[in-house]
Amino acid sequence: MRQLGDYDACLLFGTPHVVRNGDSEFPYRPSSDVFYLSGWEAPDVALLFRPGSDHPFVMFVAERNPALETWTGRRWGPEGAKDRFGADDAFAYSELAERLPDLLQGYRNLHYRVAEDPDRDQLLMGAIKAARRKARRNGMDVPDAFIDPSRVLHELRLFKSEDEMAIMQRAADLTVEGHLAAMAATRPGVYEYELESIIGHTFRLGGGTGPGYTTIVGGGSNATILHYIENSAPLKDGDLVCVDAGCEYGLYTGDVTRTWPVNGQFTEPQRELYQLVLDAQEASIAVAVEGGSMRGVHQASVRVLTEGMVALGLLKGDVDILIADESYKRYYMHGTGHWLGLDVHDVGAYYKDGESRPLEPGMVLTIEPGIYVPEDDENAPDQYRGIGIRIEDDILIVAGGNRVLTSAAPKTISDVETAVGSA
Ligand SMILES: [Mn+2]
Repeated sequence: MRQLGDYDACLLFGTPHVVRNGDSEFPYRPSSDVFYLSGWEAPDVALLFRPGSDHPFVMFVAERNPALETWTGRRWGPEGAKDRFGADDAFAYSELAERLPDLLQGYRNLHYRVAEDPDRDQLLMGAIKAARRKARRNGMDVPDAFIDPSRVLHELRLFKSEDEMAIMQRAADLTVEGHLAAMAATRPGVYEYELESIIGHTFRLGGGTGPGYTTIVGGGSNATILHYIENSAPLKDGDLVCVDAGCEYGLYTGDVTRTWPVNGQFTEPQRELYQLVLDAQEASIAVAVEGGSMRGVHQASVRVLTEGMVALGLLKGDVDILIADESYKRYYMHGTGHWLGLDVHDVGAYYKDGESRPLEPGMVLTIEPGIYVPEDDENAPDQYRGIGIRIEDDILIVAGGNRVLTSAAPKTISDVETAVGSA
């Protein structure tokens, strides 16, 4: 509320339930914005912030209903919103349309995300109309400018508090445990989905909610498909398997990728590409420090990877030119990182004043270079075709440096070889 202007209010809605089929719903996952500001995890919720008022934090939540709660679960109700979630005022969600006109009076700007949900837009516009009618009699301000709340809120979410860092470290630790369990269980003939299931089991067993995004387990050339989630093939002797999985804990998620040999031993060509990706990742981690930038992090990986692609015969020509004309994108086509937090691709602006913004303490980002050689790439040396490798860790920026939250996951060639098949 300190970040809002003097005449600014803010209205946020929870995420609706999504029906899977009939009366069966997908598991509910709260809106990250609503959870961040209130800790509220149930659907049918709206938060209203009115700085300067006697009751600045107002919640609209589902009412208690003992008969319904027998079917669909316990509810806190408006009383619980006040007693346990710090609301200054709390009302039934069904009273939103009726109460908003009065609550919005006195404010000129409303931080509300327009054009996302037509029903909410309609409800709000009805409330504005009613507030205007009242304003003709009492002369009070009515919001006439609508600002995306992300401008203020997502900037706040980008910088993690000490409590958030502790939760993210737990998410990171469980993520590492999942990868270790999957490595240990890997041997030729095991199916991709078996590793997926071991990972999910480990996450839940540790008290996590489950994966923070759909787990990717790609054996062999399936690893060259970036978002491969079928996870249906058996792992073959002599192939690599690329696993991208992160545990959600306290609604914050980890995001780690490791690539390992199915039989526990890298072949020579696999080893060459793996070491190249690892070198690129280390180069990026070294510059992911206070004062660095996401662009700098990406450029560090691009340079190392492009030099390596030339050295290994994947590309031909001058490294600077191959970087400038983006030839490296043939084998490295994605960015090197993203913000991480409540969402796997977390919120927060990447640019400030047209420049890649400086990294600051409290930011958490992933660093995930890779190399992907299509199976049918006639230009690639034979021995590299069909190999996909990515290595990803979660990095917290601290004063003067960084902390790799996921450093306990094996990463060097010898550590990975030791971990594979050890179960
Ligand atoms: Mn990632």
